[in-house]
Amino acid sequence: MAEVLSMLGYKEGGGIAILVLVLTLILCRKKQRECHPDSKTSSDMDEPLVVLYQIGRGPHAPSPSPFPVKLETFLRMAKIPYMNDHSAKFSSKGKTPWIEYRGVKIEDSQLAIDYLSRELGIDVNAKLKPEERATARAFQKMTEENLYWSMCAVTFSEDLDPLRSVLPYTGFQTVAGHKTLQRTIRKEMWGHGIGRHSPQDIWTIGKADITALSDFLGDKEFFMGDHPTEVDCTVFGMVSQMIWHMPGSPHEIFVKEKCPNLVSFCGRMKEKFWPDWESCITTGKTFNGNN
Ligand SMILES: N[C@@H](CCC(=O)N[C@@H](CS)C(=O)NCC(=O)O)C(=O)O
Repeated sequence: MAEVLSMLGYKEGGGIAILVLVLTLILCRKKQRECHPDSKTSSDMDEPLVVLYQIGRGPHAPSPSPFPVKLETFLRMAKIPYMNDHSAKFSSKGKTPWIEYRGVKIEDSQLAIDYLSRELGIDVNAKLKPEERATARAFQKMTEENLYWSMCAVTFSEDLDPLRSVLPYTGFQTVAGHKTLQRTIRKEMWGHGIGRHSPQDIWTIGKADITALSDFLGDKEFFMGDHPTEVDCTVFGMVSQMIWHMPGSPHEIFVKEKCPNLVSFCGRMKEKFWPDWESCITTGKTFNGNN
């Protein structure tokens, strides 16, 4: 081994350094998996856990991405035992988050919610009448398929510094990594159609969606009344990014200045479903995806 190492140009002690490096990588990888406290441990589980694949934690909210917050909040709302895999493996569709349950991969936050609800006989919308379900679905789709892209237009604009300040993983913390992501998202925005508008027009669209959310929520505790339902996971996932992870953006300023009910709503969701919020966010100092 020493000969091989010296042939490869390693100095004395290089073997030990490599061993330490390999062990450190293995340990870091293990740390990227975490069990939700309410979940059973693998030793006492009779039911397999849902494994939620997502990127690492964010510095101010549990993810710097809206869809993982949506899906993880749903798992908590539905009391489904799960564990996180923060190794940032993207799905075969090239997206994140996704889940694996009993060996089946479900690659989309909404498909995952629908699949688990069917498989486990859970319906967090059980109290809703068909007309209310329809309204909730319309708000979910507006939030994910329209408002989200107005956020991407800001996050992936020329100035990538705000994005850099919230993205985990040292691997992503490279100019090349950010630029690649920026190019991909911009292509998607063009395909969606929103990317063909001016920044001002995109913000007009985003502002109209935020206003609709705020107006519909009104004084209610949750979107569909006194009880949280699926649409709350979606809206919380998206608006939490505006509040905590889009520093200086028009979205953040507008929500904080003009939509106090959305800010309080996020506070309620955080309190109800994320009592461990503080331990689920990175400190901002150890920003390497292992938090
Ligand atoms: N419809 C998908 C959307 C997921 C999504 O767009 N995720 C973003 C991160 S927030 C992503 O993976 N983007 C990479 C890409 O679009 O190439 C879902 O609900 O899971």
